[in-house]
Amino acid sequence: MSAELKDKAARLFAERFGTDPEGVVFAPGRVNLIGEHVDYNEGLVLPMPVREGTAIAWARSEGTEFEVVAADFGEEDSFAVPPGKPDEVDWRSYVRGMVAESGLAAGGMRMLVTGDLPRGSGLSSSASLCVAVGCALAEASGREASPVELAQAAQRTEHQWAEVACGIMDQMAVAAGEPGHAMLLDCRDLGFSLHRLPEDWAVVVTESGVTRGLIDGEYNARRAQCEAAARALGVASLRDASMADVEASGLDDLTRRRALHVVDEIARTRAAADALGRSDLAAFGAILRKGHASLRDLFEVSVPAVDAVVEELQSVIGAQGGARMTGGGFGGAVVAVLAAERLGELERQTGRSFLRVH
Ligand code: GAF
Repeated sequence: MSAELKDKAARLFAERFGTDPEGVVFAPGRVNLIGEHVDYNEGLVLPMPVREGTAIAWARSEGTEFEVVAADFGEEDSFAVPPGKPDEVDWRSYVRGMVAESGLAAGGMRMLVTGDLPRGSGLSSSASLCVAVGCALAEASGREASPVELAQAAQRTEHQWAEVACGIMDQMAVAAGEPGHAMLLDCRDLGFSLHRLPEDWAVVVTESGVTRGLIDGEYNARRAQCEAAARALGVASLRDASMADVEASGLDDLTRRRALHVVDEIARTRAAADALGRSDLAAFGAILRKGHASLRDLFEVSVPAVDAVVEELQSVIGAQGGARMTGGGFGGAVVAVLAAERLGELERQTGRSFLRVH
C-alpha cells in the first residue's frame, strides 16, 4: 500500500510542479485494539498502525514560502513561515500547525499530499497527516526528530490548531508503531513495547457507514468529565484511581460511569496485552467485547449503527475473537480480531468489505 501511494505522490508532484520531488515520506493511520478514551487519563492503550496512510512528496524551494497541494481535495495552500491559522479548521490547519509546532522548517518547501485512509472512519487521518508532514520537514532540513518528538508536535497541532483536546495515542502509534505489531503504550511516560501479533490471527476494520461528524465538542466534554472525576477523587488522573475508589466516591451518576469505564478499560488493556502474549484469542476477544459494552453503556460514545455492526461481526466470530468500535466514537470504524482462517467466512456471511490490518 505505502509503496504504491508513495509512487502516486511522486508522480502527482512531478505533474504539478514540473520537477521530480527530492523525497517521499509515508505515515500510516492507526487502529486501536483496546484502551479507548484512556490516553488523556494517563492510561495504557494498545493501538497498531494500519497499512493505509498519508504520503507526501517534497522538495526544497527558494525563500521561505511553502506551497502545499492536497491532491485528494484538489486544493492548495501557500504560506510563509511562521504560518498563521487558517480561518477554518481543515487540512491546512494540520500542515501549518506541524510546520509551526515542530520547529523543523528550515526554508521554503513544496509538498504534495495524498492518502488512502477512508475518510471519517476514525483511523487517525489527521495524526497520519501531521506525522507525515513532520517526516518531510525533518528530511528536508536534515534535522533529527525522534518519533516521540514528532508525536508531541502532532498532538500540540491537534490541541492548538484544530481545537481537539486529544491524548497522544494516535500520534504515538503513527510515529513509533510497527506494522504487524500492537503497541502497548503507557500514556503517562510514553514508554512502550511492541508485541507481534500471532500469524494465525487476523485484525480487520470495517466501516459502520456513519461518518464521524462534528464530534469534537463531545470528545472535549468526555475529557472534561474525566478530569472532574479525578479532581473529585483527589487523584492527578484516573490512572491513579481504583474501581473501589470510584464505587465509594459518591460521584454523581454520569461522572461515576465515565470514571468506571476509564479505570476498567485500563485494566482491560493490561489483560489484553497478557492475552496477546499467550496467543489466547478467546481471552483477547472477550476483552474486546467488554470494552465495547463499556463504551456503549458507561462512556456513551457509541451509536446504534456501530453497535449493530459490532453485533453482526460478533455473531459470526463467536467466542474465538471479538469486535468493537475503535477510536473516539460517534461513528467510524469497527475493529475485529479473529482466527485468520475464518476471515473468508466473515466476509461471506456479512457481505462486508474489510481493511486487512494484520
Ligand atoms: C481519538 C483521540 F484523538 C485519541 O487521543 C483517543 O483519545 C481516542 O479518540 C479515544 O481512545 O482518536
